[in-house]
Amino acid sequence: MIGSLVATAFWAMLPAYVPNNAAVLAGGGRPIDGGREWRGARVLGDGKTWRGTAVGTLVGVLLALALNRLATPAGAALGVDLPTFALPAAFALAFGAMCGDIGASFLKRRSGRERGAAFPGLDQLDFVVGALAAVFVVDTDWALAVFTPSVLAVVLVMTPVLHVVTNVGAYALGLKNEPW
Ligand code: CTP
Ligand code: K
Ligand code: MG
Repeated sequence: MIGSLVATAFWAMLPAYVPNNAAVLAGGGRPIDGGREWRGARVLGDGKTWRGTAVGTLVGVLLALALNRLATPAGAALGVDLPTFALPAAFALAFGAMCGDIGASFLKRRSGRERGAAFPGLDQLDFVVGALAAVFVVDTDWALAVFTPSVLAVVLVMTPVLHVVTNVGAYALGLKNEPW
C-alpha cells in the first residue's frame, strides 16, 4: 500500500524533480531579470537564467515522454498502475517547477537574502507547489486522478528528503555552490 503510493508519487513527480537539477547543469548566460533591481535588490538574481529555465523545462518534458514508454513494463514489475503524461501535463509539471523556484528567488530577494542563501522550507517545496498548481490548472482531471490525498501527502513528505539528498550530493560532486 505505502509502497505503491511512494512509487506513484515519485513517478508522477519525476518530470517536476528533474528540471531544477538540469538547470543547475545548464545554467548560465543572461539572467531572466536582465540585471534589474526592485526596491534595492535584484528582482530575481543571477541564479535564474533563460537557459537554465528553458533547458530544465525541456528535460522535464522529454523525461515525461520517456516515462510514458516505460509506464507499462515498470508498472507491471512493481505491481503498480503508473500514470502516463499527456504533453500539457508534462509541460505544466516541468515549467511549473521552474516557476515555483523562480518565485522563491523573488521572495528571497525581497527578504534581503543574497543569491544562494538558504530559505529552509521554501527551498525544499517551492518547485512542488509550482508544479502541482500548474498541473491542477492545466490538466485538472488527470491531476485529480493521480494526486489523490494520500499521494499528495507522500509527495509533501518525500520531496524535502529527496531535495536535501540530491543537493548535498550535487554539492559533494562540485556541481552546485551550496549544499541546499
Ligand atoms: N539555474 C538557472 N536557471 C534557473 C534555475 C537555476 O540557470 N531557472 C542555475 C543557476 O546557475 C543557479 C543554479 O542553477 O545558480 C542553482 O539553482 P538555485 O539553487 O535555484 O539558484 P541560486 O544560485 O541558489 O539562487 P537563488 O538564491 O535565487 O535560489
Ligand atoms: K532554489
Ligand atoms: Mg540555491
